[in-house]
Amino acid sequence: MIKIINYSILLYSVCLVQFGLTKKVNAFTVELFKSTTPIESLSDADALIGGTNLESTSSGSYDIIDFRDVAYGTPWGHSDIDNFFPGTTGNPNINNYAVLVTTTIEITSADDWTFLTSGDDGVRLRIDGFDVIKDDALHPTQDNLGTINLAVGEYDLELVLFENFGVGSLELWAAQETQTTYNSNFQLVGDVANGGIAEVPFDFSPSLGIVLCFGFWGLNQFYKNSK
Ligand SMILES: [Ca+2]
Ligand SMILES: [Ca+2]
Ligand SMILES: [Ca+2]
Repeated sequence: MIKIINYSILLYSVCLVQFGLTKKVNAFTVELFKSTTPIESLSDADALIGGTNLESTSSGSYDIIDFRDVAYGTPWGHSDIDNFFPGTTGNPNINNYAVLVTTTIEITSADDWTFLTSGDDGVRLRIDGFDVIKDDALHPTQDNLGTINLAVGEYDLELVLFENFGVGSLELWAAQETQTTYNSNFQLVGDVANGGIAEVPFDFSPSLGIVLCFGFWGLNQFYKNSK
């Protein structure tokens, strides 16, 4: 009997964690598209992502955006986490590729929000289809800032990077109110522990999770009572 009760509690706890508490982790989908031809602009990147001259793809899930494609010279940008892009390790220094980052962000304070990208080479940040940042140039790692007024709610976020040659790097930050340069107000988007904006990875609502959990619990009670 004790064994069955413990099993019920364990099942219920696992169920709640599965459907409720894991709602905001590893929510960025990051896809790398390697090209067979030079990539020098956002239009090249969009065509590549659409399948033109595509050599290979790789992807992964990440809780923050802080990447580079070389093993030397860290930090690139403002944070030294400096993950390698998905599918790459060591000192890959791959060239002529595009990176597509997608997620849904959750805004809990209505305000002007300034997003900051650190990129090598160009980048484009779209929120609900609006270009907040558009940098269509070849250059070393550089900051771009864009401010947008957001109400409380969830927004689709899309970030595109293209890399021609040399160092490739990418970071995504945000801060409340209008900011004109990188400063300590910025947090990596997704760095919830330090006050960063949260991503929303799953459509499971806590209420649906609770219904499912009590469903499992009820079935277990039925099984127990029928013995
Ligand atoms: Ca970095
Ligand atoms: Ca490179
Ligand atoms: Ca470069």
